Amino acid sequence: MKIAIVCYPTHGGSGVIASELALGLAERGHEIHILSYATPFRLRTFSQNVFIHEVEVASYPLFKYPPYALGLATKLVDIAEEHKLDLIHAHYAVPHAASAFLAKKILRSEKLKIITTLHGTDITLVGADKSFHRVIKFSIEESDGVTAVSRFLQKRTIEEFDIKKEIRVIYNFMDTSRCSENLQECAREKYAPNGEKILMHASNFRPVKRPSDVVRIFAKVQQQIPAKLLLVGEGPERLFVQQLVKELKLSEHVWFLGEQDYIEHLLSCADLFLLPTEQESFGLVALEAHSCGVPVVGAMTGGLPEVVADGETGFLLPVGEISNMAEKSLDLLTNDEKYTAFGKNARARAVKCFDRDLIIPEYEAFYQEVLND
Ligand code: GMT
Repeated sequence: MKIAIVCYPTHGGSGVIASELALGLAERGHEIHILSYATPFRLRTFSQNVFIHEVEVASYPLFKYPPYALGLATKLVDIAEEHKLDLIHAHYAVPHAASAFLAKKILRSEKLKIITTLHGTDITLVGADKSFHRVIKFSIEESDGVTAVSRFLQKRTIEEFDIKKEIRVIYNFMDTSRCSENLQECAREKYAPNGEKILMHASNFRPVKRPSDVVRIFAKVQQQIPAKLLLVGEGPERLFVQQLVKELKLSEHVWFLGEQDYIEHLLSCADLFLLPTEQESFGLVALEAHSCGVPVVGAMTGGLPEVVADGETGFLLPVGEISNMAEKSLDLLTNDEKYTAFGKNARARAVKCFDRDLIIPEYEAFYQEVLND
């Protein structure tokens, strides 16, 4: 198949999934065209069958806001015509699905199909904003196929937008072999020189991720056992979190590592992953942690319970229950037998339910279904 994948290039999960899907499909012989405003970070090295098209938007003094959605639609028209595309796969509804619809209309093509994958904040945060609501509903209804990354997101989309058409759940995935093969060992002694336990959190440090809860949970754990915290990622809350770390006198125990392209290397030295997020349609980082055998303590929210099996691969508690999250973290970190069992369960769950070799064929089959329709 000849497929255009439209995505964001940043470190968020939707860009990672779109890039990994592109690589997986390309390995299976499909021709993949990536459209994004910059090269997605996982696609910076050459890969056979993957072609990158950066979308540029002309600037003009009249434009207060550069019309990216139109630039993207125009580029899609050009690429679809030149490469005789079979389908456009838009990751994240805003504005990608709307631009894909416009491109299809400009081409007046019934043959070119559009698939939209909903990732989470496009529905729960951006989608809930009244200014986008009608466009998102329309883009979903006009797509030839729609997928959501969890059952939670499927249900939430149907309710929020009153959608009557099928939304197929295709879970997020990862290459679980990356945690076991050729993994450059993380220098554990660098972060925890005296054998302290290592807790980790990775996110875009937006308020929805509640990164200050991470620090408060860690503070309680650290009062009971020697421990260090690794914080991965960048975002608007980072300065506030740094301030909190100082106020709680934790500076010598917390490492800020910034954005990382692959966190598997760091996960290999983590004992526990914290994800006390307010909203999470799936929680790709939780899957990455599980894939490396790391249990997760986090919030019982959104699609996270579909990834983390509560009481088997980690513990999920109501949003904001910092003390209980700290207690469950301590329970795992101080009980070797339980910890080992949870770690094994986590790895087994990632391999059995979310490996790329299971999920990418689901996308391929869905594409074929839509093309045959
Ligand atoms: O968390 C974000 O705001 C980024 C967003 C994205 O576009 O990457 O993440 C969403 O999509 C990921 C990939 O499908 C999911 O793993 C995240 O759970 C989801 N984030 C939220 O629902 C908050």
